Amino acid sequence: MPAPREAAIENRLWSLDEAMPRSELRALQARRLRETVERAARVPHYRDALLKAGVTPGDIRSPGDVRRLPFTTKEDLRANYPFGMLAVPRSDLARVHCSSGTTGRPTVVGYTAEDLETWANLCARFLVAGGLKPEHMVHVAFGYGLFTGGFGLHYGIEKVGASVVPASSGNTERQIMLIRDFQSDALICTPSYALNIAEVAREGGLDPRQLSLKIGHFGAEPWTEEMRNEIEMQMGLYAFNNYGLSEVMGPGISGECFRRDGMHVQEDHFLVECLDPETLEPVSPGSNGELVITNLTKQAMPVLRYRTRDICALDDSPCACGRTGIRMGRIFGRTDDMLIIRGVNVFPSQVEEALLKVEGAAPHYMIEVDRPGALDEMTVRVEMKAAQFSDMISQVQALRERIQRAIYGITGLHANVELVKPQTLERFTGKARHVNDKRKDKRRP
Ligand code: DLL
Repeated sequence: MPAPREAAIENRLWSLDEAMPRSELRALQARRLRETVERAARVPHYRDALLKAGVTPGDIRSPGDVRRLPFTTKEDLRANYPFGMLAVPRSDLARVHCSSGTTGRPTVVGYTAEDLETWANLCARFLVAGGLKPEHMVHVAFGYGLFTGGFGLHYGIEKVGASVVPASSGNTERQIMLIRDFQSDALICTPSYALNIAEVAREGGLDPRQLSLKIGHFGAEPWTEEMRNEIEMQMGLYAFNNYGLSEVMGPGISGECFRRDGMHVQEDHFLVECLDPETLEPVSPGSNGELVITNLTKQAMPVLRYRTRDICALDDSPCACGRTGIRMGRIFGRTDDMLIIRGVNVFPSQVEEALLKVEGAAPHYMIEVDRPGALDEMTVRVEMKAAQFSDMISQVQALRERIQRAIYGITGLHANVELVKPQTLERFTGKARHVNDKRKDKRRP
């Protein structure tokens, strides 16, 4: 751990609702779930799906009744592009965002003015849980635009009363200049971009630990505990994890408190289930499964049982911070990111975890999967840290073997490891890409 600038993050609540007794929370969820089903029934897609499932709003008496509702997938949203999923007239919208993804039709998300107010409060909750104070200046390096990261966090920060530097993404040298000159206290971006900022600062002769940053709120992509340690070591700040997805709201679905032992789900606004992605039955408590989310308060475009494809585990044990919302663990991977290599399931996050355990490996890597003959092959290209970089064959060989052993230890697979010079792999300003599956191209006619 670095020597953080603040001895500890104070334990403060933005809203007392975060500490609502669970019995009260369950009753509120039941009422809000019934209201949500009433609203959703105004959408032709849900009217049909509810009819098919034989459920009416009056059948919803407890949060557990969510299991009677139909699922929603990204394909459903795409099929109703652009505004077919709205539960309000288009004229009631105050803003529109779209999900990330560069191919095909985007999935469109609508918000009423009330939804925007709720969203800002939900972001304020996790920002405060992770140490944000009204006197702070916050540098937002998420893209501003259709992506929910920039605007979502922006209004949350304003709610808290802190000042926002809406830097948006790109032009890293300029971002560093602004953080340095404005003496910003908090940084908001993807975890991979935080590392990018640290690296570019060092290249420019500035030790990122000398910046005034005290806290970082990172999210929008999977990252590991090893990556958190790396960011904290390089930047000298406390790093917090927060989660969300545009189809359900954007950032603000869950976030960490000062204990940083899982992200508290804002259960008064989102009903979460953790299901086996094959059987769609609940997994046993504490096991990994697909996160399925139902909106409880969204007006413009409520989604019922949205299949996020994100794999994580839920923890309902009490938290010392006093918040009563259950905690979700790190996103282990997405069902559509899972690689099947020689029949073994591998998530990119497992490779990241393995290589960041090895001294000398930098947190920049690319996994390439191919099938040159009959069998799959995984090649992991890893950058060496500048301090460890050496032209000596024996040292490079030893480092490569240590990484291979670490990957084998976690995934059970033999990977070809290619060590590359510092700063040769691509850097990202938004969500990082770590996988190139060449087998997919070969499958195409
Ligand atoms: O990434 C919303 C967001 C913005 C969250 C800023 C946090 C901060 P989408 O572009 O729709 O929305 O992408 C959602 O990103 O299904 C996860 O796979 C992934 N994701 C988001 N947060 C995390 C996280 C935003 N903390 C998709 N850890 C989700 C791991 C995350 N993956």
